[in-house]
Amino acid sequence: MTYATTHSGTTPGDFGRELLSNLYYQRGTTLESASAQDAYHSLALTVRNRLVDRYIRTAAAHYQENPRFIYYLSAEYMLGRQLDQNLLYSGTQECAHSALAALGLSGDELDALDVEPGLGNGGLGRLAACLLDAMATQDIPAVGYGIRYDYGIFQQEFQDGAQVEHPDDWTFYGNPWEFHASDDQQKVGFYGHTEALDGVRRKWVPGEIVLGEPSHMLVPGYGTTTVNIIRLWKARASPQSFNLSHFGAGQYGEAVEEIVRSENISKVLYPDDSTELGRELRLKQQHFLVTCALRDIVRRFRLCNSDWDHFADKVVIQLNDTHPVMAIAELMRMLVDEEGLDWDRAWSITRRTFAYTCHTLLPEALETWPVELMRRLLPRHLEIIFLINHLFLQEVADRYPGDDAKLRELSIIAEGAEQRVRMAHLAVVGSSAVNGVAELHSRLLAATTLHGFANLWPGRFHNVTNGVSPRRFVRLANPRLAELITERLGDGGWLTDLDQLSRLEPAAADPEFRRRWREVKRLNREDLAEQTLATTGVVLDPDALCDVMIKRFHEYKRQLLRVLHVVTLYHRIRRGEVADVVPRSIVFGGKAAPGYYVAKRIMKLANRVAEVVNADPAVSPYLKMVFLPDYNVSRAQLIIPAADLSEQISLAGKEASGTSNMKLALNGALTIGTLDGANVEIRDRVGGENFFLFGLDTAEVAALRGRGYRPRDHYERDAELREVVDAVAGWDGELADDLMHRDEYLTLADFRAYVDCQDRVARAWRDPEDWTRMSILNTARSGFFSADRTVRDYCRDIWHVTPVYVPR
Ligand code: 26V
Repeated sequence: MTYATTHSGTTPGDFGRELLSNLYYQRGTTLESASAQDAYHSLALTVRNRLVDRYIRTAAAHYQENPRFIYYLSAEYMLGRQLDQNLLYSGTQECAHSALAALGLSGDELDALDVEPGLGNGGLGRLAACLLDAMATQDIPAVGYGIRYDYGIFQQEFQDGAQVEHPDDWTFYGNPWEFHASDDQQKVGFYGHTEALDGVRRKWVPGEIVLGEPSHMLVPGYGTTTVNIIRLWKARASPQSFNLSHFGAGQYGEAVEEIVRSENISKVLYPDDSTELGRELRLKQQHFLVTCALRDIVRRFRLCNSDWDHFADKVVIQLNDTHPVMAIAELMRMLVDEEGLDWDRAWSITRRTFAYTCHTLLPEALETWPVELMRRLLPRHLEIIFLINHLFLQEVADRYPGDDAKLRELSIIAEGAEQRVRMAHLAVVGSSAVNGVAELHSRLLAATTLHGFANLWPGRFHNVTNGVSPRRFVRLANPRLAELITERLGDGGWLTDLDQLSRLEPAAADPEFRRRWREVKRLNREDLAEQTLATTGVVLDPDALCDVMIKRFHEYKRQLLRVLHVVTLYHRIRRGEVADVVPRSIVFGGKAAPGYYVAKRIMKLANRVAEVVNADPAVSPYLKMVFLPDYNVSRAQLIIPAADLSEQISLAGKEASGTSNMKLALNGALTIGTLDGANVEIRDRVGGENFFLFGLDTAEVAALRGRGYRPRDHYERDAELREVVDAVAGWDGELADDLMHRDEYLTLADFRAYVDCQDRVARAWRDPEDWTRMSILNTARSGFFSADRTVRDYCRDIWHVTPVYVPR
């Protein structure tokens, strides 16, 4: 094996020469005539080159070891910007900085051209990125598979306070981080019919073939040699698809019709989060991803292996929610129809290969597909699913003789006016492990949503509490804090061993350390204030308590409750009741699904309230409110370091885990929250005295619903609430009306507890020394929430893999 070593010089001189060489040979230009894009692309290539050598070594080590691989299948990845990450992970930050200065280039200007690939909606996609980061950092052989959407998550703008969506053409100027591999293309079938072969084997004759073309991006580990990859698939039409005769006849639309139809499959990310649409194109996307990924996995398996009985020893396929669950049927189809394995052997291999992570408890987020749609689009897969279900229901019948209700409850096929395939059921039946994403969530899954399955196969159910990458969400997002921590702990080893943060605990008692900690927060709030002014024109006071709620807009997350509190404060200040009010900056960020009517109304209300608050000179000294448009990973990296208070106020039992709660606590924000998702575990770790708890717990929610919830009673009983709801009625009668008469998410029931708890927050803020102490303790005790720990849990309980160390 030979390695090129010409792209890893360690001096600024080397870096500068390589950059100029890339400018010359890759962009065909010189420093004098280079555009900003030329300079950015050359910089990116220079940095990328420094990871290629490590990637080649990783691939060689993996080839030699023939280890068990983790294949992570996900329809979404929110990778965040690559330039800052790859500079850090390649250890060239300083070298690049000096080299750019010497060449007269502005690092900040070029950094601003680095576009984040927004190939996901929210927490689920970002989790996938954090896990890939941690797997590489832990030297776990892994490949992430996904879709290379032409358009990522829409860009958000506000017009008259209402969300307006713009397309996200993230590769408009090209993507320097990507390697294309058009010779690894795969064929993906759709539609058609099936024909009998022997026994259970059948032949699928697709009516349409689309090509999947892969490209990959590097996923470097931090502080190790390993560089893994994420492989993304783009749909291509075969060259024959262009209709020359139509074109000749001047029918230009018809000439490209087939190309457009094929290539539409990877055109755009569905911007819906947690609501089922059941669109044919979405099912096509899922099947496309799954087919390309599985063929690639089999190709890789065959490089070093030949016996199918070893497949499940070498391959773990982790299903990120139900979106890639068709892989279970597709692997069965490949093994039985194409490879000629008998059904039982194929089923044993399949079941041992897959593991499934569930990310929700909301019934409307559990995907089901109409049987008739699947019959048309994927006729052979439907036959296989029916056979899987038939054999599974026999097992259920043996276990619960005569219990028809049990069969109906567990069946993969939901009966009703229209039959539907329940993807979560298929996932559980076809996997050897199922996990939830926080302790409470996993417990509720086994007790409610997947109760019947947990009884049937208790050993299959696990919890793996989510985690986040400390490299991205502390080191890259908050360099000042990272430096202060490193100063105290000795070196940067804590970034890959986050439990070491506990060694900060004594520093919470050190007045000088607290002063430095406050100084970092204050500078971060200044940065946020500067950006806020530039993007929205709103002036924030960098000394005010920075109170943030950043997440997708969803009724269950209760951004509306947050708004009700802001209106409460507004009224108090207007009345001159300011003795107990502390100056606050209320910061919101988050997108709503374009078709989610209520979420969009709440968003508009938030913007309206912000307008009223910010325009009132009597109120401004105490209260400012800003809704930062287009919340994404980059925006998160700006907001999180500045935050003092983290709003985690979902209705108990609704948020599977949450991950912004972890990012904020790690950066020293105190949480105000309900006992939901991972909040429970955050509170257990940081201590109840360093966490602002309020609200109904899951048992109380159930009891209240059982008694018959009457939101109006709260309105009538609480004068301050009445004033707030009346004010809301003036801005949006429909929302106020719903609060009074339905209030599905028990906003009014939790209002008083929330407002009182916010008063406790204000009192605590008035003692800066004690607040800082609590802030430091939040960071010191949040090491558990590293994605490295999450990956170690998956390795131990589900994947049973061990690291492969790659020599330097
Ligand atoms: C579901 C659906 C349903 C069909 C339409 C499109 C679509 C798109 C995404 C989803 C997934 C929703 C589940 C989800 O995002 N869960 C979030 O996962 C985070 C990581 O585990 C977790 O922290 C959040 O609490 C959870 O809401």
